[in-house]
Amino acid sequence: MARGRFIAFEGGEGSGKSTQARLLADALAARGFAIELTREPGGTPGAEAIRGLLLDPPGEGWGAQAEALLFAAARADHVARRIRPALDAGRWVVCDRFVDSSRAYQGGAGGVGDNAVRALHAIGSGGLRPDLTLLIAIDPGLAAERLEVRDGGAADAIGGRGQSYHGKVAEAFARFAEDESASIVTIDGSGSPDEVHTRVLEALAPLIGSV
Ligand code: T5A
Repeated sequence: MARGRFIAFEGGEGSGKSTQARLLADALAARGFAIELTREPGGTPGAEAIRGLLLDPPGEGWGAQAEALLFAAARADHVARRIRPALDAGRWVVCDRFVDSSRAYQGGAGGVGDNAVRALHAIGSGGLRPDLTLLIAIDPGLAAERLEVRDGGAADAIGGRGQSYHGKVAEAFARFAEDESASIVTIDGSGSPDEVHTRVLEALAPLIGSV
């Protein structure tokens, strides 16, 4: 059986990743592909439990290294128990965030460093990379407006960090897309969900055939 394909969505909070992941999963299912739609942190019972610890941490919260290790642990479980089995069974995996989030947030903005995050990923998840990563890029003001409408100003422990932290996250994502352009494609996230979805399908055309 042919191995499935692995597609990841990346970007800042409110850029529209979850919306686009759902639209893509539906579009691929309509074309007859078997789909596994999942997210990080999370995707398995263990990783969802770690998600709770990360986004609503006990006590004074996690230091940068502990946070990076927890993301790597959640991902290791997700990869071993859900992503690899799905790919081996010929299913296409559509994942809302993956290791490039750890590289941008913990590695870049958190100061842990790209090499350290990659090393954790090598240990935890065998260095698995998506076949294609779609980086949804939007103006931070537009993302903030969307989140205000949805969440009314409430944010989790990581989303609520300051502008300087999120600016470094955005810079790191942009650098990865520039340096790794064969596997990370930037998608303009402005416009309606359907307009963005059309751009996503265009970017995926080499993998799925005509759009
Ligand atoms: N994190 C995660 C790390 O630090 N390291 C890691 O390794 C990983 C995996 C996850 C947090 O963890 C951090 C990053 C995050 O801070 P989360 O709650 O899963 O927390 O946060 P996000 O992944 O950022 O999810 P969000 O829901 O906040 O953002 P999305 O998924 O980008 O946006 P989405 O699709 O939910 O849309 C937001 C709102 O905008 C609307 C939607 O309906 C929704 O209300 N919308 C649009 N409105 C108009 N036009 C469009 N085109 C729209 N698209 C969506």
